[in-house]
Amino acid sequence: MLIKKKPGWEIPESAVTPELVYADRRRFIQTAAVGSLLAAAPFPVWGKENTPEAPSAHRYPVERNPKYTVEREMTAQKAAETYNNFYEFGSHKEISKAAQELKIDPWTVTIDGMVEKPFQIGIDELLDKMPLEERVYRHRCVEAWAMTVPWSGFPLRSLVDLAKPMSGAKYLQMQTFGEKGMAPGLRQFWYPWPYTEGLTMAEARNDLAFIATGLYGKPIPKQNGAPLRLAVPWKYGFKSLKSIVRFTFTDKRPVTFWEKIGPKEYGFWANVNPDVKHPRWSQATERLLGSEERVPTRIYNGYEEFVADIYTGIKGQKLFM
Ligand SMILES: Nc1nc2c(c(=O)[nH]1)N[C@H]1C(S)=C(S)[C@@H](COP(=O)(O)O)O[C@H]1N2
Ligand SMILES: [Mo]
Repeated sequence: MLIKKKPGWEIPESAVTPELVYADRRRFIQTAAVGSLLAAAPFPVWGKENTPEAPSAHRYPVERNPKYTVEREMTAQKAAETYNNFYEFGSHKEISKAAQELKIDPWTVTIDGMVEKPFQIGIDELLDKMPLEERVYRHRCVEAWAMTVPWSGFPLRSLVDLAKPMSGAKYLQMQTFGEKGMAPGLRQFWYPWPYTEGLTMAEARNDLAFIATGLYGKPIPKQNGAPLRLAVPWKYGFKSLKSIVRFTFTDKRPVTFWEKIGPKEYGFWANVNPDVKHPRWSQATERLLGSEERVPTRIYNGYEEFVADIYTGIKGQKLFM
């Protein structure tokens, strides 16, 4: 593993990784030291080129939708593609090489739960049916770093329409791949795999909710969540799950990956708000990836006009954690 000295602005990994996980990991390491567990579970294979597989390459670039541009400067491509959060490949930010082991061809997406008729669809067939466009979005991680990138992809609403949910469906639950052999982190049994996230139907149908399949005018790199990941830019980054294999419509609120790990720190709603601090750090400002600059964080990450309506009727819930 690459151990890099962390600059002063960066929140130490020990501060952002929930205590619970730390405690469990220590217990695991102690056990492993006694037995030979570590030898039985070989850890990641590094290497391989940082290049996406080709099947969907001919689709990009796609036309930019001018409704979704922000006044911030675009993040350098290299920064966005080499500083990543993807626990399936490691609980640190330098996973881009390890993620090249992810097999994305073929890739099948399951659509099930409260829908007219559950079905499976290959990524290429899905892309044929979806209206692809480019959108420049901000991204704000709960750890207080941020980026501004051009995603290519399609509105989540188009996928919801394709799925034909029943009127009783209240939530959309989404899952990342979870087969142990697909990524080394999945063998770290103390995490509640597979990575699960969820939105209300109103959120899933909001104009801003986007499925990204491309980045910087080409297929989305594996480390950023190939071949399809969510982008809900008014929420903290952990809501935007990567490498999705399943969309399930349900009337029960899903319990998400981070909510299971640290329910006091990571909630279901996770809307960005500079005035509501994380229990262990302030959310007032954010560091721009690829630079040393810190800027003020904005309510709903600057997307209030798009999403504030969703929450006006919701009382007594922690909308900002
Ligand atoms: N499956 C999965 N999705 C994930 C994560 C993860 O660990 N696993 N990390 C989340 C977090 S915390 C952030 S900030 C973003 C990071 O996306 P990026 O690497 O493209 O910047 O991915 C989100 N999606
Ligand atoms: Mo994050």
